[in-house]
Amino acid sequence: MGDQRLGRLVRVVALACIALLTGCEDGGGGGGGGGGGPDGSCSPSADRCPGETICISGRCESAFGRLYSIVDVSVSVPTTDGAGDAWDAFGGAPDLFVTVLVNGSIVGTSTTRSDTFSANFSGPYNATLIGGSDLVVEVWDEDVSVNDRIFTCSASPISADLLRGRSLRCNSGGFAVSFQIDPR
Ligand SMILES: [Ca+2]
Ligand SMILES: [Ca+2]
Repeated sequence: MGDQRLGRLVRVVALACIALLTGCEDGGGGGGGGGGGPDGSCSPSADRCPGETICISGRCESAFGRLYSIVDVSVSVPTTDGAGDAWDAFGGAPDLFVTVLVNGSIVGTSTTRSDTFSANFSGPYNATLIGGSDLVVEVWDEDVSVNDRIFTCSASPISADLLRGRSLRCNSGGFAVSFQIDPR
């Protein structure tokens, strides 16, 4: 089951090639039928709901056509950009903020944390997800003139399996972003 989980790579779009991994255990192999509990109940922390469903209040409910909250967006970036240059003039650290997009439209933008290589944005950033929705979190460096997009973490499309994991993570070459995503 561990191998299965490691193999659960999802197609990802990124400036600097980012791998998106689920942080979740799935039921493995799709057995289990209902929620997996002895009385048909389910657990959000070990969500084995089948198909396009997710465990909400002890029941497997439709995962799509539903509002989700993205919280605890944790970001870290290398000390230099892809070209080996400082993010800001005179060796300055970047001024980080994130945007959340669904199907290319911004649904949330964080405040900016100045002069730092890592930051946490508590959110919540709310997004209604339907089947086939593309969910993207972009990490930006706010600049005086034109902001620089540092990297992109993308689930294209977001799957019920990813949503059941409640957390997503992109990680590559010193760039990292992770966040929780919970059904409302
Ligand atoms: Ca900059
Ligand atoms: Ca700066």
